[in-house]
Amino acid sequence: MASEERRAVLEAIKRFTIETPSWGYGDSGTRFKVFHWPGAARNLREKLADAALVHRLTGVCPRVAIHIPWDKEDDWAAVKSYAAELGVRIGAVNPNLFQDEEYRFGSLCHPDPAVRQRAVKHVLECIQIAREVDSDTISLWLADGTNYPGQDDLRARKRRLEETLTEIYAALAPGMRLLIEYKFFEPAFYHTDLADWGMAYTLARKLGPQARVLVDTGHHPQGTNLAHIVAFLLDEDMLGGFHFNDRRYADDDLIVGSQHPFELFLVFNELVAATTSQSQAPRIDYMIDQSHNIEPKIEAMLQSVLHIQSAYARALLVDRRRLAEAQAAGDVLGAYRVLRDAFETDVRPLLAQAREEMGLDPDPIAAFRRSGYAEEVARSRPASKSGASGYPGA
Ligand code: RM4
Ligand code: MN
Ligand code: MN
Repeated sequence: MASEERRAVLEAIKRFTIETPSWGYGDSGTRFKVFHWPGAARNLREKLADAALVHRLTGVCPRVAIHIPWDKEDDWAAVKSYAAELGVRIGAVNPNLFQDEEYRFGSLCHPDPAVRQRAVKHVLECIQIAREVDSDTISLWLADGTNYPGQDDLRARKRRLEETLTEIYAALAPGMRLLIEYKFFEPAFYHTDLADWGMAYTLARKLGPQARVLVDTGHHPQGTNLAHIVAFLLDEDMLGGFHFNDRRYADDDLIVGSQHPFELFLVFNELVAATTSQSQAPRIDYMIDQSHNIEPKIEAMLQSVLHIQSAYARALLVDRRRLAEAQAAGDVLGAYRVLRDAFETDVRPLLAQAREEMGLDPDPIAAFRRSGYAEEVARSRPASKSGASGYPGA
């Protein structure tokens, strides 16, 4: 690789930031069992402290996404300054529209207008929190759906959603973004009101320029071509962000890139291809959305960041001129090999150099293991309550 090319790749790697989720630092589990991890963060302050450590070690994770009410606090100005002291800030604010008793039949799509209003009010509260912590992003995932054919009128639910989202959109501060996240199943099993990217796209389009689609990499049926969805949304300038994680069967929320590294690379290949060919790159928020059930939380987050950086670095190495030539010549396997060459490149030396230039340890995981932080929090953070045992009847 020519030295200017290497320099450009190094600079791109250093600029590329990833948002980590507060909920990835706390205990979480399946419906069968929540295993306690010794030292797992128990509240927002501890989650911010762990996230700040991930940022110090990687240099590329300055923002932390929050979920309300999981992370609810009384004094948001204090949270904002505490985060700033730690060297991070609050990123996307995610409303929870799935935990109240009232939401049995949905939230923004519920047949009862009073429940819909309750859900709208909660999102407006999140917009207010975002203003107070200086965040410009509301990231909305809906658990709404039905379990049985005929349970509710699907078109009526769609219209209710349009109405409630319009009310929410009108309350966004200028410059604030509403990211709409879809998922094809769970917790509802017959239909989900925002099931796929086309539905999220349609609603975002109708709402206006502050609304964009969020792609959670674990929210598609088996075999869905993620890179194609990403390319399509990029070309329509409707992609607003990602929730990265990996999956094998359902919404497994495993470490991104741990199960399907080639797929992650292909997603980044589309991102790099689209953004380098545009004079003004669109704003895309790269966020992790994982739930670390049996693995150590902080190390899992570090591993995730490293996997994302590898996928991005490899995508930057794709020889786009050779690729275009092979495509134009109908050279099917020649084109495939251009991608394969980049994917098979060992980018660890490149990433290590980028970190050294940023004044960081070239190996963030080794640095973390040496730091003694895990042992220290295991001592200083006793489990707040006996670990939950999962859901009765699971
Ligand atoms: C959903 C979705 C959301 C996440 C919730 C808790 O499956 O991925 O982004 O915040 O779970
Ligand atoms: Mn998600
Ligand atoms: Mn999910």
